[in-house]
Amino acid sequence: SSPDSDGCTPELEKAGLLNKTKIAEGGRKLRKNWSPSWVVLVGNSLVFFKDPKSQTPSSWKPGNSRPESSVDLRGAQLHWANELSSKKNVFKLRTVTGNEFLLQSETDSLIKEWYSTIQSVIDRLDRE
Ligand code: I3S
Repeated sequence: SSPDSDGCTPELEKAGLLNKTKIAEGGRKLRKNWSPSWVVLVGNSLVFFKDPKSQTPSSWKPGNSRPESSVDLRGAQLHWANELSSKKNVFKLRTVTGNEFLLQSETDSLIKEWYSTIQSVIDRLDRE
C-alpha cells in the first residue's frame, strides 16, 4: 500500500531548485534579493530550504534540515509576472496574509510544471 494509504500523511507533490525572492511581507514591499532555493510542495504548503548545493555535506541531512520558511497555499494567488523582473520565466505567488514571492527558472518546461502544480493545489483548496 502507498505511504499515504491512511490519508493522513501529506502527499509530496514536487521538489526542486528554483530562484526565489520575497518582494512583500504583509503587504509591505521588500527589496528584492534573489537566491537559489530548494522548494518542496507538500500537502497545502510550499516549503523553502537553503540551496542544498550551498551547504556542506555534513550540514545536509535530508529529513533533518530545517526549512527557511513555508507558505500556506490556501487562498493564495498565482500569476505570471515577467513584467516584475528582467529575468525570464517568473511567476508571483501571493498569500492571503499579503506575503509575495517571485519564483524563477531558466528552464521553460520546469517553471511551467511548477506553475501548474501549485495552481492545482490552490484550486483543490478553493474547492474544499
Ligand atoms: O526590480 P528591481 O529593483 O530592478 O530588481 C533588481 C534589484 O533588486 C537588484 O538588486 P540591487 O537593487 O540591490 O542591485 C537585483 O540584483 C536584481 O536581480 C533585481 O532585478 P531582476 O530583474 O533580476 O528581478
